[in-house]
Amino acid sequence: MAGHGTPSTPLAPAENGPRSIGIAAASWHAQIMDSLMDGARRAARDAGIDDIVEIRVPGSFEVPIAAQSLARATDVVVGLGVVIRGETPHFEHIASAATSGLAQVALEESTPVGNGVLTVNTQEQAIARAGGEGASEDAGYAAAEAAIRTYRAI
Ligand code: DLZ
Repeated sequence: MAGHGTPSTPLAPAENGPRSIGIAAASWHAQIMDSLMDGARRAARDAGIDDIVEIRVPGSFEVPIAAQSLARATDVVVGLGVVIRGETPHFEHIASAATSGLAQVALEESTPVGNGVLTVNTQEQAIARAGGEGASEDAGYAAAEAAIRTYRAI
């Protein structure tokens, strides 16, 4: 399954593609995170990237600092996390810190950074977007694919 809303041409190795990818991943909602990480690794493999560096941090709030560290060592980066509104008292703060932090890292480090931090209302919505069995979207794949395609484009 390709990522939701991604270009129709399947991801494949390319001469001008990145050689390495960093995956910055939160630890909350472990099972859903496993699906997101599987998707990001699958996108890397489809693009012919063997060099995959992973950093695991406690929560989505910490994903941008891990992404920054990876951006200094790898060609592209993807940030992964799951923030569920109903279960997270400071949902808006964590979600916006993760999203704007990843955008900031991309611009400051001149490195494509895919945003695979899911910000959803319920656990069911997160599962549906995380790319596992029966999911309608493959957000980890899509975020990694976006970073890879951006690297090729710029
Ligand atoms: C504290 C917290 C809460 C309540 N919920 C989530 C969540 O749903 N997803 C997530 O990735 N992280 C959560 N966190 C942890 C914060 O991201 C962060 O790790 C802590 O606030 C410590 O800085």
